[in-house]
Amino acid sequence: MMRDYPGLDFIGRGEGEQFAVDLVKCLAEKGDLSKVKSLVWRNNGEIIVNEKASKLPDLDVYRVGWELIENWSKYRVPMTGELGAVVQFSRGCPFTCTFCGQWDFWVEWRHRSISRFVDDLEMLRHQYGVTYFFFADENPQTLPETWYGLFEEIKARQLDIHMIMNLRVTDIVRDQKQLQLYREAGVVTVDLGVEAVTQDRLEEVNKKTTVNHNARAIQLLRENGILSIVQTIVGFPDETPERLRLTFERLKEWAPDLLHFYYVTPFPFTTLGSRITPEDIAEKDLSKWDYRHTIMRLNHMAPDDLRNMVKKFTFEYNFNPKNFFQILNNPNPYLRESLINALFLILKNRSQLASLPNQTSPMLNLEILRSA
Ligand code: B12
Ligand code: SF4
Repeated sequence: MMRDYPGLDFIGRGEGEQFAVDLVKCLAEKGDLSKVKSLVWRNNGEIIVNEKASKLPDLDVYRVGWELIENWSKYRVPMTGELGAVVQFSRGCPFTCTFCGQWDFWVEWRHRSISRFVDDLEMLRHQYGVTYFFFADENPQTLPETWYGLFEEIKARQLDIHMIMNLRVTDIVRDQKQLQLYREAGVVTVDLGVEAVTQDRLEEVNKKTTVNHNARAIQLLRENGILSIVQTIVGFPDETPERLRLTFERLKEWAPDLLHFYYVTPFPFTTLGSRITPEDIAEKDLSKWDYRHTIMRLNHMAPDDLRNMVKKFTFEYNFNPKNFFQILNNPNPYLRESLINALFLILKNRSQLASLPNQTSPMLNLEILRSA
């Protein structure tokens, strides 16, 4: 990047908290830039890569500057209209999925102290009225006792909040007896990286899960009144229409509440990216490397056919009568309305409702959906 963008003065590699302080201090004091750990900089035209800092040993040392947010009403959750914040309890992941760069970026799994983290939630709840929390964590449930302890603490403080998080299917199965605790603490939605419906693909991406875990996790969440959003990866070089149809059929059986497809994207900082050759890449335009475009060369089908199948299936799945029935039968009014609003957003994104007038509140209401 330094080579390609001459206007770039500095890059900081890895975690930014200590790095930002060190750099600003060094610049203010006109110090020696070669001493700033993790810095990439220019010295008389030469690009210098300094030694990388080790990971932050204690995540409680730095805090998020929530008070810098001037207008909280800009941060509303489209599905519910609540004020929302992205929070982080832990960093890192002990797994090493081939398509993922997160485990390497954060180096090692660590977590904040439960009480300090819940203090933040409490402060955001009472001082700013935030009721919806999106966990930025890769794998917050790594240590079961710590994970349950976190929920016990949230529950004990009676915060009356809603939470959404990315969790592994294996841990949902592990925690099946704790899922009521999840609910009581306020977990309303879980994002599951099921990634694939066949064991060969799960092994290929080194997910360390099984197809049975995928099916069971979705079922367990439903039984415990928690919504499931499922992420599946498509667009591998050996993708075929038959494989895709199998994926769609299995997903229909598993019946998650919402479905997303991601296109495999071999960033160079992932194991997958380090294994491929330039010939494996069909899409050279990096602006399209956003998980929504076919990036890898497909050996058996055209990229447009893949995209059309995925679009058609996503639409059919989310808007089929069985799914509607499942949604309308959800006994929890909050979850029911969230799902209906989510469907409305999907529709809106497809521009089919683009002609509707802008709403005064980001809370999408049922009347508009009905009239559509
Ligand atoms: C929350 C989130 C979102 C939210 C963002 C909401 C919000 N307003 O913040 C939403 C849902 C909108 C979102 C959308 C998308 N996301 Co997202 N998202 C995340 C998630 C889960 C957490 C990000 C976060 O807050 N992390 C916590 C903070 C503390 O970490 P951080 O941002 O990395 O910051 C650290 C360093 O990077 C550095 N740093 C960051 N900023 C700065 C600035 C300075 C000055 C310095 C010195 C350092 C520094 O220091 C920080 C602390 O050490 C991450 C996964 C993850 N666990 O990180 C994915 C992730 C970032 N998202 C990802 C993707 C792909 C997307 C989408 C493209 C998905 C899509 N196809 O639509 C969109 C793109 C949105 C956009 N326009 O950019 C990918 C990016 C993959 C990649 N290329 O690396 C990630 C990594 C998930 C993954 N697949 O692994 N996302
Ligand atoms: S995809 Fe999830 S489980 Fe796999 S390495 Fe990344 S964060 Fe960990």
